[in-house]
Amino acid sequence: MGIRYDWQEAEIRAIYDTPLLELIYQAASIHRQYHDSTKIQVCKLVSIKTGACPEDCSYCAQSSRYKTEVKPQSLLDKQTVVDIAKGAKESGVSRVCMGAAWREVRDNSQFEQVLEMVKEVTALDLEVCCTLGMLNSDQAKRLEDAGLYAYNHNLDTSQDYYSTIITTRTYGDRLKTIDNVRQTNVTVCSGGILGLGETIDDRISMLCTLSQLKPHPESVPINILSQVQGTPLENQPDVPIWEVVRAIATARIVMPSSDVRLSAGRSRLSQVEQALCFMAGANSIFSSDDGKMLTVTTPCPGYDSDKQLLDLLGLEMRESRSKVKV
Ligand code: SAM
Ligand code: DTB
Ligand code: SF4
Repeated sequence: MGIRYDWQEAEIRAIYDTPLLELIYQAASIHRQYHDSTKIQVCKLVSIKTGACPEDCSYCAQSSRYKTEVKPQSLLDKQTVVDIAKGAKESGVSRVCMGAAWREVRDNSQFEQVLEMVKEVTALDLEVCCTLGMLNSDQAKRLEDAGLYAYNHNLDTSQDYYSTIITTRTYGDRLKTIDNVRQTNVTVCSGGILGLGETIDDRISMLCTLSQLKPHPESVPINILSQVQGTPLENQPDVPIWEVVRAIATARIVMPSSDVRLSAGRSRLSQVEQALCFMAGANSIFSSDDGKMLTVTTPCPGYDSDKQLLDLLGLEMRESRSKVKV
């Protein structure tokens, strides 16, 4: 079976509801047709601008509307970011994702500085991803010209559930930015979060929307909600691991050539649980030397413990696919 762009919700729901071991087997088989299953890509997040975000995403530690532990920080300077990226590369990281707590990119000197960061980190032969909020088509083009490899912009949940989680922008706004990126050579990274209080049908609907994008996002992060104190979702129950595995396997089956990233929330999973996620088709993780994803509220496993885990499972770190222009 080739890659399809006409998945329907009922078909995706049937996949998600397949008896668990059969579902994992099917996902693992498809994974092996499209990817080297001995490889995992290790990514590093860098929060280049932290907190004080005007958006009201109910899960997020960086929204100015909620009182969280996060201390706002203005844009980091380029050398700091380059040094973090160099250190990450030495630890086997092949993708660096620079995140800014902005509603949208503005055409100002801060954007110029980000473009310079993209150029310098790309020159290290790393896949560089940015997640800066909404972009217009001209800004997407400028990121492309700077050599950007990927742009992250998550759908987060279903269209129906979106307004329960975020009121300051619409699903349509999200899809528009993704389309602006798609008009360039920059690859698309878009996925969502499990555990926002959504139904299984919401998860299916989100996966269906992603799977109908043509081409599929090259990268699909599956985040597990990290409950952040002070946010409206602080008391959400943990998502059962079985739901995580089902969501990963379903994403793998409907978007077989995409990288499926086991993103936020991994630090609360045991090694065995993570191994199940890899079996189900996850082929990337975020790892760090500072214990955090973007902010202190969201823990991230360390390089050393992740190396140990990959060694234990006989997995290797995948190299960068970026092609540095000489
Ligand atoms: N401001 C930009 C935006 O919203 O696109 C980029 C940064 S934002 C932190 C990137 C993604 O991280 C969100 O879309 C969401 O999927 C994920 N995320 C943020 N906080 C999270 C949390 N507490 N738990 C799990 N995922 C989270
Ligand atoms: C994505 O889907 N997950 C990463 C990355 N894209 C930017 C972020 C995970 C959550 C970080 C939230 C925090 O650290 O506060
Ligand atoms: Fe701002 Fe992004 Fe957090 Fe939403 S997810 S509050 S846009 S940093």
